[in-house]
Amino acid sequence: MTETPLTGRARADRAPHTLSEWQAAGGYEAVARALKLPPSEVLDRVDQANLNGRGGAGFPAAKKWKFMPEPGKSPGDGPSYLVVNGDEMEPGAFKDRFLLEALPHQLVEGAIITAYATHASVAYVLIRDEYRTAIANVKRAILEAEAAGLLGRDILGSGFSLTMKVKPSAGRYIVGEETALIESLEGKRAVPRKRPPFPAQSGLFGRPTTVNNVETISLVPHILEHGPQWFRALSRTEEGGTKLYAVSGRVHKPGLIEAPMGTTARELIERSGGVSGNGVLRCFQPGGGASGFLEAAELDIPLDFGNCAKAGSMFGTGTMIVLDQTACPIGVLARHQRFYARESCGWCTPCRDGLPWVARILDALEEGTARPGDLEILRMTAREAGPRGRTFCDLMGGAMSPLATALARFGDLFEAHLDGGCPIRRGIL
Ligand code: L3W
Repeated sequence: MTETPLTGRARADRAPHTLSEWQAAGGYEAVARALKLPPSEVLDRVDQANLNGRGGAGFPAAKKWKFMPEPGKSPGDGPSYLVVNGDEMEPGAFKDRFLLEALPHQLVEGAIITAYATHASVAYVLIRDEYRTAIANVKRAILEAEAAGLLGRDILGSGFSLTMKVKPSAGRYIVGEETALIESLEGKRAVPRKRPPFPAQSGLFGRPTTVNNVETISLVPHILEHGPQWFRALSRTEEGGTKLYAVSGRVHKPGLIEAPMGTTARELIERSGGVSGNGVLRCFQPGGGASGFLEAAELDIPLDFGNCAKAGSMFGTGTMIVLDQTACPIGVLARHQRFYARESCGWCTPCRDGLPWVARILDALEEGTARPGDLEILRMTAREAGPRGRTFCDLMGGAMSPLATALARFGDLFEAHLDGGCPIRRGIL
């Protein structure tokens, strides 16, 4: 059995399959199988598979699906919705782009099965606007599936109907936050909503809505095809399946690697050709720009959501950023905080005003114009604005996690920046 179910069928040049090619390789068999089962049985299989959401939070997919009401059991009229979140914009993340571009039929299959299990009759795929090839490829796959009776009314004679549409995103990082995404799909400015109510209770147009990441949805057909036990056994930890890791930064061969959940950073870096620059690891962020810094002592942690949280970081999107000894974590942090400051929707004061402040201080540290009291401002901001619940969404909290870990782990380096700017850039350290 393949160890790369998610990407195993992909072509080297990323060209998507036509429907007939996909079906010849066993595509849509999982859909046929799922539609013969009651929706509750499909949900149970995903539950038994221990599939955690791959968009950043690692929330158990089946647990989220169980919040969706049965048909006729939600107040008011209208459909339930599925939204596939392809608004990939986290610094360091480029995994969903590959799945959308190279394997669009896999995504359509996953969306059909997920919509069936969650009683949704309309599915939107929201894709980052710059991902033009991805948008075109998913649109084409939907048209092909419609023409073959795999989407639309009474799919494969099962009585289940699903309409599927692609929406290009409004082009901001915050659109990927699930409630801002819903606002955006409703044609409004992408500002996060307060939760509860969660989307499953009141989502798109006030109707029950499931929002899942592209990678999560793309894994679903494999659970139905091979069974939950097989899926769990792919992983080295309790969290089921494989993960599409990405490795970028100071490695010789940056790129995507599908490997068991629980693969270590050491293995991923080795498979990426090893540390580049001066060849000596300084630190890494295991889950993209919003994840806390880890160091060489943590290279052998089996990477999954639980283990990264235990280590004081976050698995996030599973997209690792590697820094060697000649790369300054404060410089990396400064660039990322500028990104988060720019991408704040401006709704919550700590995020709107705090992030530009943090970014300015980090820039000043790099340039050598920071004052000693600035470090205390950074510490205070990370402490006060980092915990969940201080803002409507987790943009601020996510941005504070790498700041807090950098302050804790690289305190001497921060102090050294007070004396004339970045000592690594000046060749002193
Ligand atoms: C119903 C309840 N539903 C929770 C649902 C909730 C959501 C999911 C997880 O943040 C993270 C963030 C970013 N009834 C429920 C319920 N749910 N309780 O479960 O919720 P939550 O709050 O744990 O997470 P979230 O709001 O989805 C996402 C981090 O991901 N992140 C993401 C960036 C990714 C990109 C990208 O480019 N792909 O931007 C960064 O690492 O910081 O911590 O669906 O509704 N009682």
